[in-house]
Amino acid sequence: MKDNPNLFAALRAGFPADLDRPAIETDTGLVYSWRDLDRASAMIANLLVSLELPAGPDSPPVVAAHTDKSVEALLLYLATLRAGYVYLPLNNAYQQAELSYFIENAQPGVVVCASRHFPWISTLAFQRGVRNVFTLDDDRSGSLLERAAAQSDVHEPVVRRADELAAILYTSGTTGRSKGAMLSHGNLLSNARTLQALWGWQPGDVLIHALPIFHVHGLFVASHAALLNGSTMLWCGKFDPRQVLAWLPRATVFMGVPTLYVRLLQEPGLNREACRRMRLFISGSAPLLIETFREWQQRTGHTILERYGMSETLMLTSNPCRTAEGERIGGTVGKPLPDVQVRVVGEGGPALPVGEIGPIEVRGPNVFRGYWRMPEKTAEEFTPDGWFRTGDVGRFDAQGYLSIVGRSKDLIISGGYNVYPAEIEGLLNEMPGVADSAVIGVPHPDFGEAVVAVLVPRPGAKVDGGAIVAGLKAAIANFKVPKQVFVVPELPRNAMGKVQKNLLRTEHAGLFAKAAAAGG
Ligand code: MCA
Ligand code: AMP
Repeated sequence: MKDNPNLFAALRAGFPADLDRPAIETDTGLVYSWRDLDRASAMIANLLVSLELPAGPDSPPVVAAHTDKSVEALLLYLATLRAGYVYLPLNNAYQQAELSYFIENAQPGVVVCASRHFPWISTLAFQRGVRNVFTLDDDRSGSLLERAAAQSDVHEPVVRRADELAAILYTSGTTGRSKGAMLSHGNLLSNARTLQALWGWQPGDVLIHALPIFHVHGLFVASHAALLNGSTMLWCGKFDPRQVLAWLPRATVFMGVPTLYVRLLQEPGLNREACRRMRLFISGSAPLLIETFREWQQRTGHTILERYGMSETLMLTSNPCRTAEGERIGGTVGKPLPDVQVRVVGEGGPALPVGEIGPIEVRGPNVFRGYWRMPEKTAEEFTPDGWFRTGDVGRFDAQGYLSIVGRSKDLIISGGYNVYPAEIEGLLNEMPGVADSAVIGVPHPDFGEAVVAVLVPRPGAKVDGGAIVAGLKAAIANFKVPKQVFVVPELPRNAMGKVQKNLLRTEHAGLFAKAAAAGG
């Protein structure tokens, strides 16, 4: 197992010698030992292998998971790695339209879903040629575990090369459909090891795991760190600020999107005493407001470490962990990770001098292998000299800290979830009575940004914002649905006919600030 570049082999090597120690404690009172993780992931891996799934033309079989957060869902991920298959995690808020695309595009050999979704997901999957659909619920029930129970609890991780595919993460594009970012065992392991060293993981660390496990932040950054370090995780099935507060005195590390910090600050019990054992608070996935950064310092005595990443590149930059390496500067995302190169470029590609603003590009062992079965899209996103274009815009300061000042991609990040306006506009424009639409993000006190739609009705048509919202809620994940809809006679356009979203953003900038001030 020692020379096997399979990510699972490295994670398994991080388990402590005493396998009976607690690995995960849940908010429902369950305790899983390291031995439990090892045995249960072996049983699920053996089940996956027993299915004799055919490999695809260009990858091992894919296992798609649309499950609620549970330790068993994490075990399914570990089992997939262990079997040498490819894990495809899906946000469990996704509905029919979203899921049918992912299944059609990724062609998984196995789909695992919550039993309440089995009727529609199994129909959809079977129609698209998937032969194995299992259920998995967050109370340890479902056909996946029933079938795995009959399997051996011994399994040698399948040998994989570092450049072989370990996971696919779908990320939306500014135009067209979502693209599956292909991450290799080597991408994931190099990033996990770099962060383990940089963030000073040490014996005795205890992580509060409060994020969903279908994105990079919760599944890779948080879980890999704890597993690789043999650290106990305190596991929230769903983020609950009171539960996190109750656990803080036992914990040393916490990771969250900014919304989690905003919500924790609303808890009167959040103070220095509650954080007395804490070593590190990490924020990412969306910009952390400087007010949140400062308020956190005042209330807890801790300075949040902000870092920056993407599905395609995993983590790129981080503020320093140790004081000797520098200060954590609010409003910046820190310096490039030791093995990652990041540059801010100007027109035509040359790196810009300190202080100048331009697109951010990246190169390194963390950068993905390309988009699943979309070679042209992959080629578009890389420069001729091999740098990946992040779509974010930023500048470096004289100390080498990067600040993200905007995005060249039309993207809204709401509570850490990405929403691509083009997708929502496409759906709105097909709704009865709608002639045109613009979807924008505006400041929101809880979610950072909130989705807002501005619609133009067809001549003579009456458009009801409430009905539009209800229609969208039935079709797509709830977090993408506009929190407010405006109906206007026309959209502001420039001389080229392009919608001037900046004007709409300015017009509606105070929408939720006002609601918050009025207690709404
Ligand atoms: C829930 N709702 C949302 C969001 N979440 N609306 C907009 N944005 C959201 N993020 C909707 C619900 O559907 C519900 O709608 C209403 O808002 C209120 O729900 P609430 O109970 O407050 O929500 P919640 O269940 O508490 O969820 C909020 C949350 C969650 C805990 C902040 O969104 C979350 O876990 N976010 C983290 C996402 C994350 O892990 N991102 C990392 C991506 P209704 O009232 O209509 O029913 S990885 C990444 O970006 C990169 C690589 C990186 O750098 O890490
Ligand atoms: P995703 O495609 O879901 O992986 O989201 C990646 C995007 O999240 C990045 O391209 C950034 O726009 C954004 N992001 C991640 N971390 C940060 C951060 N610390 N500050 C600002 N934006 C961030």
